[in-house]
Amino acid sequence: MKPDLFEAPDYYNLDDLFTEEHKLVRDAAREWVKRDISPIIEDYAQRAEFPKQIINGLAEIGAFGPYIPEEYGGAGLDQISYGLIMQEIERGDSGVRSTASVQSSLVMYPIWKYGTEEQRQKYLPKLASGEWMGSFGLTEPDHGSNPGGMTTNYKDMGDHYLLNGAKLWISNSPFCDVAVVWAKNEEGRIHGLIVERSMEGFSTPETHNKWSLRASATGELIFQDVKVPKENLLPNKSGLGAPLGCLDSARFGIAWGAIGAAMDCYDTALRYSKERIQFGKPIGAFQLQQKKLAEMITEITKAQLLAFRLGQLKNENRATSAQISMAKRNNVEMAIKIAREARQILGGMGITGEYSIMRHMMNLESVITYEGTHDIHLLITGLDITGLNAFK
Ligand code: TGC
Ligand code: FAD
Repeated sequence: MKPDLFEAPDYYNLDDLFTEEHKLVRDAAREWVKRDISPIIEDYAQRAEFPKQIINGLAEIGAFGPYIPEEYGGAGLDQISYGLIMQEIERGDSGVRSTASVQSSLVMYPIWKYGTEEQRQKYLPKLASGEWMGSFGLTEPDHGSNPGGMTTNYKDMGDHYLLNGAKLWISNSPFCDVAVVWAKNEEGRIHGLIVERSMEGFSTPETHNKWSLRASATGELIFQDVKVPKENLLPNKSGLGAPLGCLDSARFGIAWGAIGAAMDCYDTALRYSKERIQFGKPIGAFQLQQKKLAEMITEITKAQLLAFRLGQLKNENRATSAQISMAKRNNVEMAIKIAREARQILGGMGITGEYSIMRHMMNLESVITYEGTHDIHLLITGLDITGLNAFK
Protein backbone atom coordinates (compact mmCIF):
# COMPACT_ATOMS: atom_id res chain seq x y z
CA MET A 1 0.00 0.00 0.00
CA LYS A 2 1.16 3.55 -0.76
CA PRO A 3 2.50 5.69 2.13
CA ASP A 4 -0.22 7.59 4.01
CA LEU A 5 0.04 11.21 2.82
CA PHE A 6 -3.41 12.19 4.14
CA GLU A 7 -4.19 15.88 4.53
CA ALA A 8 -7.59 16.58 6.07
CA PRO A 9 -9.85 18.86 4.05
CA ASP A 10 -11.35 21.77 6.04
CA TYR A 11 -12.88 23.99 3.37
CA TYR A 12 -15.05 26.06 5.73
CA ASN A 13 -12.40 26.48 8.47
CA LEU A 14 -14.26 24.28 10.93
CA ASP A 15 -11.08 24.18 12.99
CA ASP A 16 -12.00 27.69 14.17
CA LEU A 17 -15.07 26.19 15.87
CA PHE A 18 -13.27 23.39 17.69
CA THR A 19 -11.82 23.85 21.16
CA GLU A 20 -8.17 23.18 21.87
CA GLU A 21 -9.24 19.92 23.52
CA HIS A 22 -11.16 18.85 20.40
CA LYS A 23 -8.10 19.46 18.26
CA LEU A 24 -5.73 17.70 20.65
CA VAL A 25 -7.96 14.63 20.82
CA ARG A 26 -8.47 14.58 17.05
CA ASP A 27 -4.81 15.06 16.23
CA ALA A 28 -3.76 12.27 18.60
CA ALA A 29 -6.23 9.92 16.88
CA ARG A 30 -5.05 11.13 13.45
CA GLU A 31 -1.41 10.47 14.26
CA TRP A 32 -2.22 7.03 15.67
CA VAL A 33 -4.15 6.06 12.53
CA LYS A 34 -1.26 7.20 10.35
CA ARG A 35 1.27 5.28 12.42
CA ASP A 36 -0.57 2.13 13.50
CA ILE A 37 -3.48 1.60 11.08
CA SER A 38 -2.53 2.80 7.61
CA PRO A 39 0.58 0.60 7.24
CA ILE A 40 -1.19 -2.64 8.17
CA ILE A 41 -4.89 -2.33 7.42
CA GLU A 42 -4.94 -3.32 3.77
CA ASP A 43 -3.13 -6.55 4.56
CA TYR A 44 -5.52 -7.45 7.36
CA ALA A 45 -8.53 -6.58 5.19
CA GLN A 46 -7.19 -8.74 2.36
CA ARG A 47 -6.73 -11.62 4.82
CA ALA A 48 -10.13 -10.92 6.46
CA GLU A 49 -8.59 -10.71 9.90
CA PHE A 50 -9.11 -8.27 12.75
CA PRO A 51 -5.75 -6.79 13.87
CA LYS A 52 -6.02 -7.52 17.59
CA GLN A 53 -2.77 -5.72 18.36
CA ILE A 54 -4.49 -2.35 17.80
CA ILE A 55 -6.74 -2.77 20.85
CA ASN A 56 -4.27 -1.09 23.22
CA GLY A 57 -3.81 1.82 20.84
CA LEU A 58 -7.57 2.31 20.52
CA ALA A 59 -7.80 2.44 24.32
CA GLU A 60 -4.92 4.91 24.52
CA ILE A 61 -6.50 7.42 22.12
CA GLY A 62 -9.71 7.28 24.18
CA ALA A 63 -11.74 5.39 21.57
CA PHE A 64 -13.30 3.08 24.17
CA GLY A 65 -15.86 5.19 26.02
CA PRO A 66 -14.75 8.70 25.01
CA TYR A 67 -17.73 10.26 26.81
CA ILE A 68 -17.91 7.77 29.71
CA PRO A 69 -16.91 9.52 32.98
CA GLU A 70 -13.31 9.13 34.06
CA GLU A 71 -14.36 7.48 37.34
CA TYR A 72 -15.32 4.44 35.22
CA GLY A 73 -12.16 4.52 33.12
CA GLY A 74 -13.67 6.52 30.24
CA ALA A 75 -12.08 9.64 28.76
CA GLY A 76 -14.79 12.02 30.07
CA LEU A 77 -14.86 13.94 26.79
CA ASP A 78 -17.76 15.71 25.10
CA GLN A 79 -19.75 14.45 22.13
CA ILE A 80 -17.83 16.44 19.52
CA SER A 81 -14.58 14.85 20.72
CA TYR A 82 -16.27 11.46 20.45
CA GLY A 83 -17.33 12.29 16.90
CA LEU A 84 -13.86 13.47 15.93
CA ILE A 85 -12.26 10.27 17.24
CA MET A 86 -14.72 8.20 15.17
CA GLN A 87 -13.99 10.37 12.12
CA GLU A 88 -10.26 9.80 12.41
CA ILE A 89 -10.54 6.07 13.02
CA GLU A 90 -12.89 5.57 10.07
CA ARG A 91 -10.49 7.61 7.94
CA GLY A 92 -8.30 4.56 8.49
CA ASP A 93 -10.97 1.87 8.20
CA SER A 94 -14.70 1.53 8.93
CA GLY A 95 -14.09 -1.90 10.48
CA VAL A 96 -11.76 -0.46 13.09
CA ARG A 97 -14.31 2.26 13.82
CA SER A 98 -16.94 -0.48 14.17
CA THR A 99 -14.91 -2.13 16.91
CA ALA A 100 -14.69 1.18 18.76
CA SER A 101 -18.37 2.06 18.17
CA VAL A 102 -19.58 -1.25 19.51
CA GLN A 103 -17.32 -1.15 22.55
CA SER A 104 -18.24 2.46 23.42
CA SER A 105 -21.83 3.01 22.44
CA LEU A 106 -23.31 -0.45 22.36
CA VAL A 107 -21.56 -2.10 25.32
CA MET A 108 -20.21 0.58 27.68
CA TYR A 109 -23.12 2.98 27.11
CA PRO A 110 -25.91 0.56 28.19
CA ILE A 111 -23.90 -0.62 31.20
CA TRP A 112 -23.31 3.00 32.19
CA LYS A 113 -26.88 4.20 31.53
CA TYR A 114 -29.00 1.16 32.40
CA GLY A 115 -26.71 -0.80 34.74
CA THR A 116 -26.22 -0.93 38.50
CA GLU A 117 -23.26 0.72 40.22
CA GLU A 118 -21.76 -2.76 40.76
CA GLN A 119 -22.04 -3.53 37.04
CA ARG A 120 -20.42 -0.20 36.15
CA GLN A 121 -17.51 -0.83 38.53
CA LYS A 122 -17.07 -4.41 37.36
CA TYR A 123 -17.18 -3.92 33.59
CA LEU A 124 -16.52 -0.32 32.51
CA PRO A 125 -12.84 0.08 33.52
CA LYS A 126 -11.89 -3.21 31.86
CA LEU A 127 -13.81 -2.28 28.70
CA ALA A 128 -12.24 1.21 28.65
CA SER A 129 -8.73 -0.24 28.81
CA GLY A 130 -9.46 -2.90 26.19
CA GLU A 131 -8.70 -5.68 28.66
CA TRP A 132 -12.20 -6.93 27.88
CA MET A 133 -13.88 -6.55 24.53
CA GLY A 134 -17.65 -6.43 24.11
CA SER A 135 -20.32 -7.14 21.55
CA PHE A 136 -23.98 -6.12 21.22
CA GLY A 137 -26.65 -8.62 20.31
CA LEU A 138 -29.83 -7.14 18.91
CA THR A 139 -30.21 -8.44 15.34
CA GLU A 140 -31.52 -11.99 14.81
CA PRO A 141 -31.72 -14.16 11.70
CA ASP A 142 -35.42 -13.30 11.26
CA HIS A 143 -35.43 -9.84 12.85
CA GLY A 144 -33.08 -7.21 11.44
CA SER A 145 -34.86 -3.93 10.73
CA ASN A 146 -37.67 -5.06 13.02
CA PRO A 147 -35.85 -5.91 16.27
CA GLY A 148 -39.08 -5.66 18.26
CA GLY A 149 -40.03 -9.07 16.83
CA MET A 150 -37.03 -10.80 18.45
CA THR A 151 -37.49 -14.32 19.79
CA THR A 152 -34.39 -14.62 21.99
CA ASN A 153 -35.83 -15.07 25.48
CA TYR A 154 -35.06 -15.77 29.10
CA LYS A 155 -36.98 -17.47 31.89
CA ASP A 156 -36.80 -16.72 35.58
CA MET A 157 -35.51 -19.90 37.24
CA GLY A 158 -35.52 -18.50 40.76
CA ASP A 159 -31.80 -18.05 41.41
CA HIS A 160 -30.81 -17.32 37.77
CA TYR A 161 -32.19 -16.61 34.29
CA LEU A 162 -32.14 -19.22 31.52
CA LEU A 163 -31.31 -17.63 28.16
CA ASN A 164 -32.12 -19.18 24.75
CA GLY A 165 -31.92 -17.85 21.21
CA ALA A 166 -29.50 -16.61 18.55
CA LYS A 167 -28.17 -13.30 17.29
CA LEU A 168 -26.70 -12.81 13.82
CA TRP A 169 -24.34 -10.23 12.27
CA ILE A 170 -22.66 -9.34 15.53
CA SER A 171 -19.52 -7.19 15.33
CA ASN A 172 -16.68 -8.33 17.64
CA SER A 173 -18.60 -11.52 18.51
CA PRO A 174 -15.80 -14.02 17.69
CA PHE A 175 -13.43 -12.53 20.28
CA CYS A 176 -15.74 -10.74 22.73
CA ASP A 177 -15.33 -11.35 26.46
CA VAL A 178 -18.79 -9.99 27.25
CA ALA A 179 -21.95 -9.43 25.23
CA VAL A 180 -24.84 -7.09 25.96
CA VAL A 181 -27.76 -9.19 24.75
CA TRP A 182 -31.34 -8.07 24.22
CA ALA A 183 -33.96 -10.72 25.03
CA LYS A 184 -37.62 -10.98 26.00
CA ASN A 185 -38.80 -12.09 29.44
CA GLU A 186 -41.83 -14.33 29.96
CA GLU A 187 -44.14 -11.30 29.57
CA GLY A 188 -42.52 -10.43 26.23
CA ARG A 189 -40.75 -7.33 27.60
CA ILE A 190 -37.25 -6.63 26.20
CA HIS A 191 -34.36 -6.40 28.69
CA GLY A 192 -30.59 -6.25 28.40
CA LEU A 193 -28.43 -9.00 29.91
CA ILE A 194 -24.66 -9.11 30.28
CA VAL A 195 -23.44 -12.50 29.08
CA GLU A 196 -19.83 -13.54 29.71
CA ARG A 197 -17.84 -15.78 27.40
CA SER A 198 -17.23 -18.34 30.14
CA MET A 199 -20.96 -19.05 30.58
CA GLU A 200 -21.86 -22.58 29.55
CA GLY A 201 -24.06 -22.87 26.45
CA PHE A 202 -22.79 -19.58 24.96
CA SER A 203 -20.97 -19.78 21.60
CA THR A 204 -19.85 -17.21 19.02
CA PRO A 205 -19.20 -18.72 15.56
CA GLU A 206 -17.57 -16.38 13.08
CA THR A 207 -19.29 -15.27 9.85
CA HIS A 208 -17.00 -15.72 6.85
CA ASN A 209 -17.03 -14.71 3.17
CA LYS A 210 -17.69 -11.00 3.72
CA TRP A 211 -16.67 -8.62 0.94
CA SER A 212 -17.09 -5.70 3.34
CA LEU A 213 -15.62 -4.80 6.75
CA ARG A 214 -13.10 -7.54 6.23
CA ALA A 215 -10.80 -6.24 8.96
CA SER A 216 -13.65 -6.42 11.48
CA ALA A 217 -14.72 -9.72 12.99
CA THR A 218 -18.43 -10.51 12.63
CA GLY A 219 -20.28 -13.52 13.96
CA GLU A 220 -23.21 -15.02 15.79
CA LEU A 221 -24.15 -15.19 19.44
CA ILE A 222 -25.83 -18.49 20.27
CA PHE A 223 -27.46 -19.20 23.62
CA GLN A 224 -28.45 -22.73 24.53
CA ASP A 225 -29.81 -22.85 28.05
CA VAL A 226 -27.28 -20.29 29.25
CA LYS A 227 -27.54 -19.69 33.01
CA VAL A 228 -27.21 -15.94 33.48
CA PRO A 229 -26.82 -14.69 37.06
CA LYS A 230 -29.64 -12.38 38.10
CA GLU A 231 -27.19 -9.59 38.87
CA ASN A 232 -26.32 -9.50 35.12
CA LEU A 233 -29.68 -8.01 34.12
CA LEU A 234 -29.53 -4.29 33.26
CA PRO A 235 -32.28 -3.03 35.55
CA ASN A 236 -32.69 0.65 34.76
CA LYS A 237 -34.40 0.55 31.35
CA SER A 238 -36.47 -2.01 29.45
CA GLY A 239 -38.49 -2.16 26.23
CA LEU A 240 -37.24 -1.61 22.67
CA GLY A 241 -36.35 1.96 23.60
CA ALA A 242 -33.41 0.62 25.64
CA PRO A 243 -31.40 -0.86 22.74
CA LEU A 244 -32.58 1.93 20.45
CA GLY A 245 -31.14 4.46 22.92
CA CYS A 246 -27.72 2.79 22.48
CA LEU A 247 -28.16 2.95 18.72
CA ASP A 248 -28.69 6.71 18.94
CA SER A 249 -25.21 7.04 20.39
CA ALA A 250 -23.61 4.67 17.88
CA ARG A 251 -25.41 6.23 14.91
CA PHE A 252 -24.13 9.64 16.02
CA GLY A 253 -20.58 8.24 15.91
CA ILE A 254 -21.18 6.79 12.45
CA ALA A 255 -22.41 10.17 11.16
CA TRP A 256 -18.93 11.50 12.03
CA GLY A 257 -17.05 8.35 11.07
CA ALA A 258 -18.38 8.30 7.52
CA ILE A 259 -16.90 11.76 7.00
CA GLY A 260 -13.49 10.28 7.73
CA ALA A 261 -13.87 7.63 5.03
CA ALA A 262 -15.05 10.29 2.58
CA MET A 263 -12.17 12.62 3.43
CA ASP A 264 -9.66 9.85 2.80
CA CYS A 265 -11.19 9.02 -0.60
CA TYR A 266 -11.35 12.69 -1.61
CA ASP A 267 -7.81 13.44 -0.48
CA THR A 268 -6.45 10.40 -2.32
CA ALA A 269 -8.33 11.26 -5.52
CA LEU A 270 -7.31 14.92 -5.40
CA ARG A 271 -3.63 14.03 -5.05
CA TYR A 272 -3.86 11.41 -7.81
CA SER A 273 -5.64 13.85 -10.15
CA LYS A 274 -2.72 16.27 -9.89
CA GLU A 275 -0.09 13.59 -10.48
CA ARG A 276 -1.63 11.40 -13.17
CA ILE A 277 -0.88 12.67 -16.67
CA GLN A 278 -3.06 11.77 -19.65
CA PHE A 279 -3.25 13.62 -22.98
CA GLY A 280 -0.24 15.64 -21.86
CA LYS A 281 -1.72 17.15 -18.70
CA PRO A 282 -2.83 16.17 -15.20
CA ILE A 283 -6.27 14.56 -15.29
CA GLY A 284 -7.25 17.11 -12.59
CA ALA A 285 -7.11 19.77 -15.31
CA PHE A 286 -10.05 18.19 -17.14
CA GLN A 287 -13.44 19.68 -16.35
CA LEU A 288 -15.07 16.28 -15.78
CA GLN A 289 -12.58 15.39 -13.04
CA GLN A 290 -12.86 18.86 -11.50
CA LYS A 291 -16.64 18.47 -11.35
CA LYS A 292 -16.23 15.24 -9.41
CA LEU A 293 -13.70 16.73 -6.99
CA ALA A 294 -15.60 19.99 -6.51
CA GLU A 295 -18.80 18.10 -5.74
CA MET A 296 -16.95 15.87 -3.30
CA ILE A 297 -15.55 18.74 -1.25
CA THR A 298 -18.95 20.44 -1.28
CA GLU A 299 -20.67 17.32 0.08
CA ILE A 300 -17.94 16.70 2.68
CA THR A 301 -18.25 20.29 3.89
CA LYS A 302 -22.05 19.98 4.21
CA ALA A 303 -21.64 16.72 6.13
CA GLN A 304 -19.05 18.27 8.45
CA LEU A 305 -21.41 21.14 9.26
CA LEU A 306 -24.31 18.74 9.86
CA ALA A 307 -22.20 16.61 12.21
CA PHE A 308 -20.83 19.63 14.05
CA ARG A 309 -24.29 21.07 14.71
CA LEU A 310 -25.56 17.64 15.76
CA GLY A 311 -22.60 17.44 18.15
CA GLN A 312 -23.56 20.76 19.71
CA LEU A 313 -27.16 19.55 20.14
CA LYS A 314 -25.93 16.26 21.61
CA ASN A 315 -23.69 18.12 24.06
CA GLU A 316 -26.78 20.04 25.20
CA ASN A 317 -28.86 16.83 25.38
CA ARG A 318 -31.14 18.25 22.71
CA ALA A 319 -30.39 15.97 19.73
CA THR A 320 -33.47 13.95 18.77
CA SER A 321 -33.32 10.38 17.47
CA ALA A 322 -34.72 11.62 14.15
CA GLN A 323 -31.98 14.25 13.83
CA ILE A 324 -29.38 11.54 14.44
CA SER A 325 -31.03 9.31 11.81
CA MET A 326 -30.87 12.10 9.26
CA ALA A 327 -27.15 12.66 9.87
CA LYS A 328 -26.31 8.94 9.78
CA ARG A 329 -28.25 8.48 6.56
CA ASN A 330 -26.95 11.59 4.81
CA ASN A 331 -23.32 11.22 5.76
CA VAL A 332 -23.02 7.53 4.93
CA GLU A 333 -24.65 8.04 1.53
CA MET A 334 -22.36 11.01 0.95
CA ALA A 335 -19.34 8.86 1.77
CA ILE A 336 -20.33 5.92 -0.39
CA LYS A 337 -20.99 8.18 -3.38
CA ILE A 338 -17.63 9.88 -2.91
CA ALA A 339 -15.88 6.51 -2.66
CA ARG A 340 -17.45 5.42 -5.95
CA GLU A 341 -16.50 8.67 -7.74
CA ALA A 342 -13.00 8.70 -6.24
CA ARG A 343 -12.40 5.16 -7.39
CA GLN A 344 -13.18 6.21 -10.95
CA ILE A 345 -10.72 9.10 -10.77
CA LEU A 346 -8.00 6.55 -10.06
CA GLY A 347 -8.95 4.50 -13.11
CA GLY A 348 -7.60 0.95 -12.93
CA MET A 349 -5.39 1.79 -9.95
CA GLY A 350 -8.58 2.48 -8.01
CA ILE A 351 -9.47 -1.18 -7.81
CA THR A 352 -6.18 -2.20 -6.23
CA GLY A 353 -5.11 -2.43 -2.61
CA GLU A 354 -2.37 0.10 -3.34
CA TYR A 355 -4.96 2.73 -2.41
CA SER A 356 -7.59 2.75 0.33
CA ILE A 357 -10.58 3.74 -1.81
CA MET A 358 -11.95 0.36 -2.86
CA ARG A 359 -11.70 -0.89 0.73
CA HIS A 360 -13.61 2.18 1.98
CA MET A 361 -16.21 1.66 -0.76
CA MET A 362 -16.81 -1.95 0.20
CA ASN A 363 -16.80 -1.16 3.92
CA LEU A 364 -19.43 1.52 3.44
CA GLU A 365 -21.81 -1.08 1.99
CA SER A 366 -22.05 -2.44 5.54
CA VAL A 367 -22.18 0.99 7.14
CA ILE A 368 -25.16 1.96 4.97
CA THR A 369 -26.92 -1.22 6.17
CA TYR A 370 -26.05 -1.61 9.84
CA GLU A 371 -27.30 0.58 12.66
CA GLY A 372 -30.53 0.95 10.66
CA THR A 373 -30.60 0.69 6.88
CA HIS A 374 -30.73 3.69 4.57
CA ASP A 375 -34.46 2.99 4.03
CA ILE A 376 -35.22 2.72 7.74
CA HIS A 377 -33.61 6.09 8.48
CA LEU A 378 -35.58 7.70 5.69
CA LEU A 379 -38.79 6.30 7.19
CA ILE A 380 -37.77 7.62 10.62
CA THR A 381 -37.49 11.10 9.07
CA GLY A 382 -40.79 10.52 7.28
CA LEU A 383 -42.51 9.62 10.54
CA ASP A 384 -40.97 12.60 12.31
CA ILE A 385 -42.14 15.16 9.77
CA THR A 386 -45.58 13.71 8.95
CA GLY A 387 -46.54 12.06 12.25
CA LEU A 388 -47.60 9.07 10.13
CA ASN A 389 -45.92 5.73 10.93
CA ALA A 390 -44.91 3.70 7.88
CA PHE A 391 -43.75 0.77 10.06
CA LYS A 392 -47.16 -0.13 11.51
P1 TGC B 1 -41.32 1.87 17.90
O1 TGC B 1 -42.69 1.40 18.28
O2 TGC B 1 -41.18 3.04 17.01
O3 TGC B 1 -40.46 2.17 19.20
C1 TGC B 1 -40.41 1.26 20.30
C2 TGC B 1 -39.98 2.04 21.51
O4 TGC B 1 -38.66 2.58 21.31
C3 TGC B 1 -38.69 4.02 21.39
N1 TGC B 1 -37.72 4.50 20.39
C4 TGC B 1 -36.52 4.95 20.71
N2 TGC B 1 -35.92 5.14 21.90
C5 TGC B 1 -34.67 5.62 21.91
N3 TGC B 1 -34.00 5.89 20.76
C6 TGC B 1 -34.55 5.71 19.55
N4 TGC B 1 -33.86 5.95 18.44
C7 TGC B 1 -35.87 5.22 19.48
N5 TGC B 1 -36.74 4.91 18.47
C8 TGC B 1 -37.87 4.47 19.04
C9 TGC B 1 -40.10 4.40 21.08
O5 TGC B 1 -40.42 5.64 21.64
C10 TGC B 1 -40.87 3.26 21.77
O6 TGC B 1 -40.85 3.51 23.17
P2 TGC B 1 -42.10 3.05 24.09
O7 TGC B 1 -41.72 3.53 25.44
O8 TGC B 1 -43.29 3.76 23.50
O9 TGC B 1 -42.17 1.55 23.97
O10 TGC B 1 -40.54 0.61 17.31
P3 TGC B 1 -40.78 -0.20 15.96
O11 TGC B 1 -40.89 -1.63 16.35
O12 TGC B 1 -41.88 0.39 15.14
O13 TGC B 1 -39.38 0.00 15.20
C11 TGC B 1 -38.95 1.28 14.84
C12 TGC B 1 -37.63 1.21 14.02
C13 TGC B 1 -37.83 0.48 12.73
C14 TGC B 1 -37.27 2.64 13.72
C15 TGC B 1 -36.49 0.59 14.84
O14 TGC B 1 -36.80 -0.62 15.34
C16 TGC B 1 -35.17 0.58 14.13
O15 TGC B 1 -34.40 1.52 14.29
N6 TGC B 1 -34.80 -0.49 13.32
C17 TGC B 1 -33.45 -0.65 12.79
C18 TGC B 1 -32.72 -1.70 13.59
C19 TGC B 1 -31.28 -1.35 13.81
O16 TGC B 1 -30.84 -0.22 13.67
N7 TGC B 1 -30.51 -2.31 14.22
C20 TGC B 1 -29.12 -2.09 14.53
C21 TGC B 1 -28.50 -3.31 15.20
S1 TGC B 1 -26.95 -2.93 15.97
C22 TGC B 1 -25.89 -2.71 14.71
O17 TGC B 1 -26.23 -2.69 13.58
C23 TGC B 1 -24.48 -2.52 15.11
S2 TGC B 1 -23.46 -2.38 13.75
C24 TGC B 1 -21.91 -2.38 14.41
C25 TGC B 1 -21.28 -1.01 14.42
O18 TGC B 1 -21.87 -0.05 14.84
O19 TGC B 1 -20.16 -0.91 14.01
P1 FAD C 1 -33.67 -6.60 6.61
O1 FAD C 1 -34.27 -5.98 7.81
O2 FAD C 1 -34.12 -7.96 6.22
O3 FAD C 1 -33.85 -5.61 5.40
C1 FAD C 1 -33.69 -6.01 4.04
C2 FAD C 1 -34.13 -4.86 3.13
O4 FAD C 1 -35.51 -4.56 3.38
C3 FAD C 1 -33.35 -3.58 3.43
O5 FAD C 1 -33.09 -2.90 2.23
C4 FAD C 1 -34.31 -2.76 4.28
O6 FAD C 1 -34.11 -1.36 4.16
C5 FAD C 1 -35.66 -3.19 3.70
N1 FAD C 1 -36.75 -3.00 4.64
C6 FAD C 1 -36.94 -3.61 5.83
N2 FAD C 1 -38.04 -3.16 6.44
C7 FAD C 1 -38.57 -2.20 5.64
C8 FAD C 1 -39.68 -1.31 5.71
N3 FAD C 1 -40.49 -1.29 6.78
N4 FAD C 1 -39.90 -0.48 4.69
C9 FAD C 1 -39.06 -0.46 3.61
N5 FAD C 1 -38.00 -1.27 3.47
C10 FAD C 1 -37.74 -2.11 4.48
N6 FAD C 1 -26.51 -6.11 14.52
C11 FAD C 1 -26.33 -6.16 15.88
O7 FAD C 1 -27.28 -6.34 16.63
N7 FAD C 1 -25.09 -6.01 16.42
C12 FAD C 1 -23.99 -5.82 15.65
O8 FAD C 1 -22.87 -5.67 16.18
C13 FAD C 1 -24.14 -5.77 14.23
N8 FAD C 1 -23.04 -5.66 13.43
C14 FAD C 1 -23.19 -5.79 12.07
C15 FAD C 1 -22.05 -5.85 11.25
C16 FAD C 1 -22.20 -6.03 9.89
C17 FAD C 1 -20.98 -6.15 9.02
C18 FAD C 1 -23.49 -6.09 9.31
C19 FAD C 1 -23.67 -6.24 7.82
C20 FAD C 1 -24.60 -6.01 10.10
C21 FAD C 1 -24.48 -5.88 11.50
N9 FAD C 1 -25.60 -5.89 12.33
C22 FAD C 1 -25.44 -5.92 13.70
C23 FAD C 1 -26.93 -6.12 11.79
C24 FAD C 1 -27.54 -4.89 11.10
O9 FAD C 1 -27.97 -3.97 12.05
C25 FAD C 1 -28.68 -5.40 10.23
O10 FAD C 1 -28.08 -6.06 9.12
C26 FAD C 1 -29.59 -4.28 9.76
O11 FAD C 1 -30.29 -3.71 10.85
C27 FAD C 1 -30.58 -4.75 8.69
O12 FAD C 1 -31.18 -5.95 9.04
P2 FAD C 1 -31.22 -7.16 7.96
O13 FAD C 1 -29.84 -7.36 7.48
O14 FAD C 1 -31.92 -8.29 8.62
O15 FAD C 1 -32.07 -6.62 6.75
